[in-house]
Amino acid sequence: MPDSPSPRSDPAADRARLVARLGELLGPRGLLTEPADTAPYGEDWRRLYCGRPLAVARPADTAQVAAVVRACMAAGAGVVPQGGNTSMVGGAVPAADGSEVVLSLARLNRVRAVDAIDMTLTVEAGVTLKAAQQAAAEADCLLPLSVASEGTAQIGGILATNAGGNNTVRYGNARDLVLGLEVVLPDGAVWNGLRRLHKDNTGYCLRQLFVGAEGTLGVITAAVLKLAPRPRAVELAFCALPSCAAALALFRRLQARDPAALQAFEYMSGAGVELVLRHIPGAALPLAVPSGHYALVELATPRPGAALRAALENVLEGALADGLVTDAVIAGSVAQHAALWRLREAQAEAQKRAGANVKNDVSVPVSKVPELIARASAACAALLPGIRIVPFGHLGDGNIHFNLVQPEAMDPADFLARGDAIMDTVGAVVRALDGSFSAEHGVGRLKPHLMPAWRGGAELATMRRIKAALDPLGLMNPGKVLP
Ligand code: 2HG
Ligand code: ZN
Repeated sequence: MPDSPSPRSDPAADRARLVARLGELLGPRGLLTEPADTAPYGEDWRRLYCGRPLAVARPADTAQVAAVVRACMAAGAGVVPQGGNTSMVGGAVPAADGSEVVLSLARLNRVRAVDAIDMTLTVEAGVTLKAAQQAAAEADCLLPLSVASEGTAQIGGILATNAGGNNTVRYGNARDLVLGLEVVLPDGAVWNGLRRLHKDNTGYCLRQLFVGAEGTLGVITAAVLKLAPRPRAVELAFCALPSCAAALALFRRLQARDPAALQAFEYMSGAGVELVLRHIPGAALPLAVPSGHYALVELATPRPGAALRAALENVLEGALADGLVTDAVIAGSVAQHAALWRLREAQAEAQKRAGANVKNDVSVPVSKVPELIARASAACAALLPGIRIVPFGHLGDGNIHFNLVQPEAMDPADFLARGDAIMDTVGAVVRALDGSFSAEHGVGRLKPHLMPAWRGGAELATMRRIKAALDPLGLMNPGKVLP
């Protein structure tokens, strides 16, 4: 059957023809059509959306991805690229009307090359971030990107959303690690830009157009990522602090001491840590007395013989003496290192178990983080008494997850009905502090309506022109990013 437009008069017949065509292209292993099989691809991690895929295409290679995109375009069907489906903003869910094809990249899961001289890793989109980290480690290198969902999140989605995570303070976001990309464009053409060059000024930087576009301009199928030297020493401290301002002061001291060694600086509210202790089996507070504020500090260096431990102890002793830190523990074993990180990484899961959540993935200049937390906390408490205010996140790069959990006794649906009012309340503080309403999770399906107010005028108009030029039919991840 040719890839030609079919008559539009009977959508059901068009869809059936498309599904049959996809079956021919992909074979039985490559296409899911039974509702029981496709349902998990329709729902997001937060369970905010319940989409219904027309079918789930599971191509095995880039040529098959291109064929799927061509077939969908010819049939006028939307294509929703999906990796590990860990989006916090519904960025990979299809529409509820059964008209869109989910394009799973899970079977493109090969590590194509690791080069310890060029310090590059070439991986396909469906490789999980954790597997990519392991491939780098086997070559004695570091893939310096780490996010809480790294066991499930896949490289394609990580790049499509320009994920940030815990190491942005030192290595930047996903886009800072991309040297090359392979992309299937909306017309089905394959752009092979898998170059490994650090200098390559040859016109517009196309790869950066696709990073962060959330699958609305094309499908990332493979990437060349920049590696870093593997750290020889790592030290981790979990600190109790009297305030968020004290956390910022501690951050500045660590930066002043050795900025090249600071690999992560994460903030947690006392209320957020309490939720982890209550809802995550095995979690335990490593300090004698609970606090209202905590910081997790990781130092790492590839330099042999660097006295990291002594440097960390020295900074912490000074901070204790000056009242910036009230207590602290330094991980003494691999197991304790993992347990301390778990208190931070399990924040999202614990909040989910505690009830309905409203998330605000926001960023402000680093210096404004304490003001953000103080002002947004006061505003939310005034808006809804009993609301549980559980901010945490990447203080070192200014990205705070200003999350709210429903009051204990409230009906979850009633709380979620207040979601827009809560987001507007936090948003007003973020705007006053020159921040962004979307730091690292992206815009997805949750936030396009906010784009005109935050990115209107020439910025949004230019984005629309780019979208129209690359995807004139508007079928690449419909309903995401652009209002
Ligand atoms: C994290 O930093 C993730 O753990 C999830 O970005 C944040 O749950 C969230 O809002
Ligand atoms: Zn985060």
